Amino acid sequence: MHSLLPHRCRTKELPYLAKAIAWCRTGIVAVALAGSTAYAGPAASEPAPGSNPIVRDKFTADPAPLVVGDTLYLYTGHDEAQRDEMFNMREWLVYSTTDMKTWTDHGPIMRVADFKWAKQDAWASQAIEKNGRFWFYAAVEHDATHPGKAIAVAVSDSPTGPFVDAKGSALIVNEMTPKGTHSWEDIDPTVFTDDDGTTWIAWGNRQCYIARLKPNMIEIDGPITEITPPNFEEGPWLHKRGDIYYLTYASLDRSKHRDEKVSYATAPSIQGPWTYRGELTGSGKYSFTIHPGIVQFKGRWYLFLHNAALTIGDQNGAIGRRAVTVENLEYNPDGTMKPVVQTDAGVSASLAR
Ligand code: FUB
Repeated sequence: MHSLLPHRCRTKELPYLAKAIAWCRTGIVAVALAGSTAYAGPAASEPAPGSNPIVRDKFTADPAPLVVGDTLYLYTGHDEAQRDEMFNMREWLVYSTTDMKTWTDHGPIMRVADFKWAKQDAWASQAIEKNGRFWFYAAVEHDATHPGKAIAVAVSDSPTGPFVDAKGSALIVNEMTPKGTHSWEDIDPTVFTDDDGTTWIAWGNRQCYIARLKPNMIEIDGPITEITPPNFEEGPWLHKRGDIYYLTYASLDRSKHRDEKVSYATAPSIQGPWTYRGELTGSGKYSFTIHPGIVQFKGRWYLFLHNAALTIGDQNGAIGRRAVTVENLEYNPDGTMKPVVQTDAGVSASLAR
């Protein structure tokens, strides 16, 4: 089944099953009717397991996958923009799967208000496991004591939270990147632990930066280095496969395109030098933004993205009403990534094989 039960619907009792299902179906949800003799398989209109978008009862954005044991956790922002509002993002959500077909909604793991020094904007995030704890890095708008955006860090003993502010202040503020041209350049953290155990953080909008984290995970260690690749817009994602390091990001060639695509660079070391490898995807359907998140899970590689093609009730997709998707990611023998075409079928076809 393609099932994604909203958090509030996940109850073992469900005494009024039919009513609950009707209520849970805000546009999507195929529910496994365990024990029901009436159920004869998915209706023709129901999407196949693994189809896009993954979440259909909420607008979600900025996907960040994390594998823990046999489970893939997916952290997202929650898009709640109304009418023509650009963004309205107040909390982060987490979903999990063990098979890439059935997703469990764990509800919000944190709200931007949980960072007392932050004003608004639960923007892009990524969680990472280190020394048995889960560290959550996220972009937010700082209060008036620092201009523009900042990067927060929170911690939990579980991938599904609750997460708490780990520092009581921002990890990265605007003044730490003085070369930047605008107040929202310090967004979209990506975190990566290298083979020597050092964890690195990269982030940025228009400018892309990288720095080491101290073992305590809540302080920058040493210099901040600019590594901006061609057409870099935002949403960097660091990963490694074999001996190759990848920096994948939302790119925008403003002279040619209106909407972001995904591009990437590779390097022989986390410290570069980075070589531009071109575009990995086109734009997300109806979406100005796109946001890559890459992970290997149970032997396959996946590229998470978002588009704005989901409609919920009378609300169409929009810049601030996006939907997270996932596609298979494949590599060429030389380590370059094969271009990814965004589909409605998502990973459903390959999972069926
Ligand atoms: O979701 C808010 C912002 O839009 C993110 O931080 C960017 O990556 C873009 O997706």
